[in-house]
Amino acid sequence: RLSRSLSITSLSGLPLWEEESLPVQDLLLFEVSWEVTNKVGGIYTVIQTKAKITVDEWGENYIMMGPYYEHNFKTQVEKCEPPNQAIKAAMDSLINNGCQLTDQLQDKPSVIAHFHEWQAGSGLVLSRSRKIPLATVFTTHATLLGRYLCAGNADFYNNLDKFNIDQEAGERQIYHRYCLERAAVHCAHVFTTVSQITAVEANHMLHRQPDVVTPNGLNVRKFSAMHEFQNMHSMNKAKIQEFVRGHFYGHLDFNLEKTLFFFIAGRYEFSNKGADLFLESLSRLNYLLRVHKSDVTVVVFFIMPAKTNNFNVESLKGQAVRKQLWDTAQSVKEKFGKRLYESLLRGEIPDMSKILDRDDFTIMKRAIYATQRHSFPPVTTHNMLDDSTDPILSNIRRIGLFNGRNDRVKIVFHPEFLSSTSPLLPMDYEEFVRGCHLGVFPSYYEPWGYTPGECTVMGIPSVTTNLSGFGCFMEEHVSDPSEYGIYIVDRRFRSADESCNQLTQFMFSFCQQSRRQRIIQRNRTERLSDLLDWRYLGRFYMHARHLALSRSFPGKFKMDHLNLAPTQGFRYPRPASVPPSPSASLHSTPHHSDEEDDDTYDEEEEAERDRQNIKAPFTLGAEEIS
Ligand code: G6P
Ligand code: 1S3
Repeated sequence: RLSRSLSITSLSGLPLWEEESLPVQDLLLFEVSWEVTNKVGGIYTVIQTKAKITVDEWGENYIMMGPYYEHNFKTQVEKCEPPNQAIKAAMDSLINNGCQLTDQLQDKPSVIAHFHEWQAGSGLVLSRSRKIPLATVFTTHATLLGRYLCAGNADFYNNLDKFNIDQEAGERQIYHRYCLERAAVHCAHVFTTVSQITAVEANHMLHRQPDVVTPNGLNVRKFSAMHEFQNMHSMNKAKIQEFVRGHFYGHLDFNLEKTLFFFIAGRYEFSNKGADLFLESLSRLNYLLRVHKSDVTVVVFFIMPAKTNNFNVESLKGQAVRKQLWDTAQSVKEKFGKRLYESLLRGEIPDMSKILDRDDFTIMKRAIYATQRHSFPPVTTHNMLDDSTDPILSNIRRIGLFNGRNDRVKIVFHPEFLSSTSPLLPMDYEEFVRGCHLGVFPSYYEPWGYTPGECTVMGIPSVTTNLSGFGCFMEEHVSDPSEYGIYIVDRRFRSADESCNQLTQFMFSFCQQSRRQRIIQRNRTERLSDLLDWRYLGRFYMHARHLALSRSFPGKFKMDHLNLAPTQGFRYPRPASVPPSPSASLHSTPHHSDEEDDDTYDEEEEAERDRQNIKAPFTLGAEEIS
């Protein structure tokens, strides 16, 4: 393999480095994490999605290490022979001697070892204390203490410099883990975290300023036809509509064509992930839609895994009733068609009122009778083990959103991750997101937050906050995020009540958009996906590795030119057709048109104009990395 030349354009103020050669054939890169092939949360996504660009750069010299779980091993990887002698020797040594370290690495390729989170931190601390010649990188995706303090309702961001961190860790009984995290952070040649906001947090909670911020990317899938992702929205929305037909049987007095699907998804950390703020805002949205006599209905899905005892009977019954109605309709349709056909063959137009007989009517009446119910459609799809204390259910009881007929906001709490084999909602997560209209993630504690990013690359608008790494990244790099369908709730400088009103307002204006406006907005959202592609964001990881090499093997690797003046941060311009001020608003912008069909707007043209605007900052890095 030839060494490669990189000329990198900075996205967010990182220094440029040019024509830097990294002789990857003389190096080995190890990446160590508890979430390698082991899905616990977002770190799994980082490692899994980043693998492609890392392999493109490092080939067989890139090795990941994670815990051995037989099921994961069988389903996610393929067994192979060690790719080279150094690794074979290391593996033999591990196998023969437990985890004892030998001088395997003397005079062998230089090694970069990248550790993620405190679970993998012991490897870093030991390798440094045993003076093993490695270039080490430590990435934290959240600080232990930050997560605990926020979940405990501390006024975290206003008191960052005031916490007695040792004492707080002790009181929360995480002192041992916190010490391990802190030791790894301080032993690493290079310390990184996933966002600017977590960098500030780490400085206070771990007493080291991260050297590099490594934002999380995704593998962006581009379709050859621009509208392909719109078609996918339509197809998957139809599947969600089908579920809703079953779940709300007997209460389907709302128009599914005027029904919007919102959702929140992720680890069930009630206040950290902003489910508290979301529920309160939904209650206000319900009120607004009712007083404005809106004909829009919003069905909101909460996809957060909790302890359950399987699906509940009422939810399963709903899908069975729907299926039965479908079967009835099919059999009556068949009979009707046959009789119509016979009659046409005879050269007669049949008397429509007589084409169905008494039996047909009886079957249909029975089917309709089965749709009668004397209770509201359930707010949860499963039997919850902690029903009375569950925070989502407790808050639903408090705000009274019970899926009543008059409610314009309906709730479906699905306390399990989605699966395409579910008897209830047979869709995987990606299909589900594509079929929804808006993802709502009003997190209080969110070092990065993959969920809104995933929405973006699928062209689905989302709500995030200025306390999440993703929200801050978008605020920094997009001139007018809301025009692109990224709504950022201010949870930093406003009171909880004000943030709640802002979120309500975002959702209420979203409900007032016409279909045409939603389509235009989805096109714009999807256009931002380049920003989140590992092909661009992977460079921050490269930078961290280069820096670690230059610090641990200064004689061999130099990065003197890092002291160059910082480059300008990149900003994605406003969409080409959005006027600079609201007073100059045109009929064609999503926020100002109320027609379903708007012939004055040309999406392709707008997309092309945006592409022209962003050409310069993007092509340079992309072409040379790939
Ligand atoms: C996509 C499809 C359109 C469909 C629309 C529905 O854009 O290509 O054919 O009309 O989705 O959008 P909506 O926001 O109402 O779900
Ligand atoms: C963490 O996972 P979480 O959902 O517990 O790491 C993710 C990957 O870096 C990050 O996106 C998320 O914000 C963190 O919180």
